[in-house]
Amino acid sequence: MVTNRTFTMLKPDAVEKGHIGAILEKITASGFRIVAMKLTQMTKTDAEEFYAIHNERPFFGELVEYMTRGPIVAAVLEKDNAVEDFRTLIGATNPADAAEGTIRNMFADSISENAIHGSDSDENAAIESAFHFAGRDMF
Ligand code: RTP
Ligand code: MG
Repeated sequence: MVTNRTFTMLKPDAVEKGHIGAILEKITASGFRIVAMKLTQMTKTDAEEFYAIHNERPFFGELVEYMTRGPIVAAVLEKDNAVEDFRTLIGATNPADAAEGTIRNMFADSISENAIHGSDSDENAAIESAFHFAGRDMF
């Protein structure tokens, strides 16, 4: 398994607010190489599967509604220690707790609409990348 890659989504709120360019600039300036990228929209079934780990949580319905309401930017990123370093770059789930200069600190409004996703393990990075991209679309 490739362990120097992570998977990200710029979530519908970030795309709606016109933050794609600024967020990608921050990601690449932080040393991540773009391995794969596309603008896409998740169906309800996609979002229910992608976030299946949260399906018992009280916010699950709201999360699926949010993640399917408009296009997202899905991308695979490469860097040494990618998963951990990317989680540091995006900041805490709740932007109110996200460190100064992190992507959620700069671009997110609330714990439920928090601008960006980052995989939480190498194993999930591989699963989530394969969910959105065929092998021939990763470079
Ligand atoms: P993500 O998976 O999207 O990178 O976010 P995360 O690891 O920081 O947070 P996680 O616990 O996996 O939650 C997934 C997403 O669900 C929404 N959420 N809403 N209303 C709430 O209390 C609540 N808690 C979580 C957020 O969009 C969060 O990123
Ligand atoms: Mg998560």
